[in-house]
Amino acid sequence: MTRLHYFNGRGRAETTRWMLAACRIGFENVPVDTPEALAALRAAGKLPFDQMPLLEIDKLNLSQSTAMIRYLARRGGYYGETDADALWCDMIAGAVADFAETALQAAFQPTEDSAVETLRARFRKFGPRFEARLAGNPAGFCAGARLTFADIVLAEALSAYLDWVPDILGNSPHLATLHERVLNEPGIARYLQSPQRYPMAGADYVIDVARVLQRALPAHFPDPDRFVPGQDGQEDQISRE
Ligand SMILES: N[C@@H](CCC(=O)N[C@@H](CS)C(=O)NCC(=O)O)C(=O)O
Repeated sequence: MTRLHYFNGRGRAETTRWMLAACRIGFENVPVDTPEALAALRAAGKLPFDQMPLLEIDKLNLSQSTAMIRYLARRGGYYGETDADALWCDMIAGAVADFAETALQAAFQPTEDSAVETLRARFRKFGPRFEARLAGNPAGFCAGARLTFADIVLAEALSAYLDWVPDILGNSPHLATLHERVLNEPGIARYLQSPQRYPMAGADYVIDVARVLQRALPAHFPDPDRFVPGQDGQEDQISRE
């Protein structure tokens, strides 16, 4: 059985879930919701960098979400048809990782307004570049004539932006079309309707992350050091996961 170990939420595991869905690989979300559960994974030697997510698949322990999506892309035929396509997939997926980081951090911002403003600014930087890339391909995909993992991670990131800023694709028709196409990919559509799809991250998720990692909460939370062992937690404050 394919098992994905992570916090109780989307976070850095979500691109892997979309790829598993596109590849029609059934999987179990294994919530790591206590410091002890994380310590047990580390002690078992399954986390080469001590970090989650962990994907157990094909008798392998995969670390690093970027490696997971590429492993699944190769397995599912989502890495383009030529070397040039594959190169574009990698370049776009790299840019998407930079773009998506802002959405990953949104729930950690002090206010909804500041999260939305940060997302709008990030979209102004990357959105037109992604839009131009799609506009330049008559097939409307990031690379080549078929869906690739670059399209899937881009659509996942756009979904996260849309959760916060529903009008963000108003002037980006090619991105809006790609987003719809990926959402309608049957495996992904089924996943998004399933109980395996976690809700958008809110304060509960931020608290969960701090509790499991035993780190300080962002400073705007009451008692931000509540999960920090001892009194020297200031240096450990998470502004990010
Ligand atoms: N580049 C890694 C980042 C992984 C990462 O930062 N994981 C966090 C949770 S979201 C973690 O395990 N932090 C604990 C640590 O770094 O010790 C990926 O995308 O998988």
